[in-house]
Amino acid sequence: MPVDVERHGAVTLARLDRPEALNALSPDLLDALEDALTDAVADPSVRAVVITGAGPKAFSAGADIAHMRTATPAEAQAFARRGHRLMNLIEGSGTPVLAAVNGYALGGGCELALACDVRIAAEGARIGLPEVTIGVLPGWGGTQRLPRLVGPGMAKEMILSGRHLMADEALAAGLVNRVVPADALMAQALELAGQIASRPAWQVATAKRLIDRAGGDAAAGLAAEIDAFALAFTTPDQREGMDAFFEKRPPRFAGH
Ligand code: CO8
Repeated sequence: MPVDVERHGAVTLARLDRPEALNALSPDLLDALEDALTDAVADPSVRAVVITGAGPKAFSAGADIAHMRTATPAEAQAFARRGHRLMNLIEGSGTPVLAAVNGYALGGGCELALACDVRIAAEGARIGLPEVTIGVLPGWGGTQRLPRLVGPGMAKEMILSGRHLMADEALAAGLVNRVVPADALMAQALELAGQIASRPAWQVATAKRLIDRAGGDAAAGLAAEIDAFALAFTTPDQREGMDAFFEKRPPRFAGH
């Protein structure tokens, strides 16, 4: 299978498993990842997902260039839509998705990481959108999601030149949340995912959706936050969280 799925408590780990091609995103790999993520986000016992790449070199070196090389414009459009559907599944689900970037995250691999909620990079990772260097441009959301993280100036520098950022530069630009030693990457990603997974699911999913609309209509976003805050008081987890605080014990969230 081009995607290896493991369960770690309430966390699903999906590992892109095509290391001989640096986990390049072929149609088969996209299908397998979409299947794995569809199952994960539909399963209420899965409270967070981590995506990483197999092998020491790459998270993913991008869309499969062999597949695209002789594509017609209509085929390219279909492949672009195919990738967008996957990125939208990640972004639109209430389940938090973390990218553990264990090496190259280029082109579509970078765009996959951009669609995730949190990015943790291994020292030595290289991240970029080099599509212009092979005669195309980002097609799986990079022109829209990258500027939201790093601002339009840095996004233009990266996309127009195609240059890769080293992990430390990606950290300084706000493209990744943290950089960790390669041998600590999975432990740190799973630890953070586990911490998020232990929080009440509705509150986490709702906060994710609210944050994702930041940058849009500010008044509508602020109004939605007020409504969401009020709705939290309809959940057992609000009472449990506040009772546990005063009883000086860890909360036992029901998850809804
Ligand atoms: N697609 C297919 N195969 C790839 C890809 C890829 N994106 N990247 C690497 N490979 C293959 C290589 O061909 C090679 O195969 P083989 O051993 O059979 O020759 C193998 O993986 C190992 O790669 P290298 O020998 O090149 O390894 P290096 O360590 O020398 O270089 C690099 C590593 C720098 C990562 C280099 O492989 C590279 O530049 N790869 C391509 C990076 C790139 O340009 N990515 C962007 C692709 S375009 C894209 O992602 C568009 C997304 C939107 C699509 C919209 C739909 C139309």
